[in-house]
Amino acid sequence: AELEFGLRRALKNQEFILYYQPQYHAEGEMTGVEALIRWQPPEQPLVSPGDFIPVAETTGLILPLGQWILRTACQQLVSWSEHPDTAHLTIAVNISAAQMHHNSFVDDVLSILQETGAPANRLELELTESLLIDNIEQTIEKMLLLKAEGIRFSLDDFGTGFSSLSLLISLPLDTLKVDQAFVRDMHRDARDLAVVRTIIDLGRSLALNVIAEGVENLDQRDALQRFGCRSFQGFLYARPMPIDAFASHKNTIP
Ligand code: G
Ligand code: G
Ligand code: MN
Ligand code: NA
Repeated sequence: AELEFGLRRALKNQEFILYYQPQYHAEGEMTGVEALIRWQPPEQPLVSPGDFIPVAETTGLILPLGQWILRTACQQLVSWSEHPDTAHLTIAVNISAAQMHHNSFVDDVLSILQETGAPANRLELELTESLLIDNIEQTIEKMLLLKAEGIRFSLDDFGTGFSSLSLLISLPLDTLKVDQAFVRDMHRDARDLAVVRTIIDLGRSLALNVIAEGVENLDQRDALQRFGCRSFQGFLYARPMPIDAFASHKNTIP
């Protein structure tokens, strides 16, 4: 309850910040970022989303918070589109189940796009497998409405849920994100390595982009690349960072 009060105040007082973690293509260029929210309470350390997103979800605060996240990301896209160096960058935004399943989700996204003037084709929405368990038909309908505007969809943390392959092929997805736990353990456990290869092959067979998350070292990146993965995100490249750090972030490719 104390956390709920803090979150309400935080929304009112604009205590949230978006961090951005770059994503890279195999050829080395930055293609976009994932937006990752942080909470900066006055005079206190940053709070990570794992500690407050669950509370925001159970209290319904995820709805206004989710709108703030989308609006902020869209404003950033507009600002990037004004400079040739950044005009191509995409932003991926994590979407909670409670947000996606809300009646007004499609209308909310469309009004934020209209209000900000953001290019829809550079906005990507990240869904998780667990979000897709309920109301699948409705969810697909919403995805199709948003895709008609140019928005792209990725399946986050792929491989950690229990969704079936028949569900996977029924979804209008653009990208599969290989969960970072598999990448972390791929050189420690042959089973994780097998899962990583299988996800990359599956994505390629289904003509989806595949991005590996949590890439921390060159051994992982080189193996992923050998398996056919073309996009990477992780500490090897860059940590999530606030926008001013992003602006001065040198495009140094490992
Ligand atoms: O950035 P970090 O590793 O601390 O994120 C922890 C978790 O919080 C991740 O599962 C991530 O998907 C989730 N998360 C981060 N930012 C957002 C956000 O803007 N919205 C939602 N719904 N989840 C987020
Ligand atoms: O659930 P989701 O995939 O959205 O979570 C993304 C989270 O993973 C981010 O909060 C980010 O801080 C974290 N992350 C990103 N890259 C790495 C990495 O290379 N190693 C580890 N351990 N965590 C990472
Ligand atoms: Mn994510
Ligand atoms: Na993920």
